[in-house]
Amino acid sequence: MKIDDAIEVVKPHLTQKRFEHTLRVRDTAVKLAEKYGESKLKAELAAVFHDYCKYRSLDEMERIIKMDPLPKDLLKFHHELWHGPVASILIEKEYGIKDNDVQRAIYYHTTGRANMSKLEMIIFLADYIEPGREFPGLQEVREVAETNLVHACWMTSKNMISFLMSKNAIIYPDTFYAYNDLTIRTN
Ligand code: DGI
Ligand code: FE
Ligand code: FE
Ligand code: FE
Repeated sequence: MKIDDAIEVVKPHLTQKRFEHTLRVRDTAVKLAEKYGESKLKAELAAVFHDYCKYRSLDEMERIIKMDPLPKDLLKFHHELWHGPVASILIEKEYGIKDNDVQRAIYYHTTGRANMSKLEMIIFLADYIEPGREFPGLQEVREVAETNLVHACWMTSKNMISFLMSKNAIIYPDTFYAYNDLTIRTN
């Protein structure tokens, strides 16, 4: 699918704010892809679709998780964790986008996982550092993202877990697996 068509497809599914976030994730992901030698086209496509299912009804997402080869344990965790896995399935069903690299980058953009590919790290990081975001410690991550992709992802993962723990949130195993793996890869 051409990227301009992808943007048109995604737009009606998102709020204006979320759509603008998506476009900034796209720009950020393209820059990271160029810097770190990843396919710009794959980065763009994954970025444009990463939040495609953010506003699906919980019933619909639950049905897709139950029917498709997705881990059922997702249903025991916060529904914020569902939109990436569900989007990775629906883009293939609805638009025939069958590209494992792109689908995995969308799937894992919220939690990360152990052994993330370069493309997965680019989407995970771009979602966090896009210029519309403001969290404590974000400026430092943006600086590291200029020179060290793995280290910037590790910082993202660490910040995310600290934030979730400060809220007493229940943390999905892949979120921890990402942190452990990135710690080994970067320290
Ligand atoms: O969709 P976005 O808002 O652009 O960002 P996202 O998909 O990266 O994250 C969505 C939310 O999910 C965000 O508030 C952080 C949260 N999150 C990430 N990992 C976990 C998590 N929430 C819980 N409860 N557990 C996790 O492991
Ligand atoms: Fe998301
Ligand atoms: Fe994220
Ligand atoms: Fe996002």
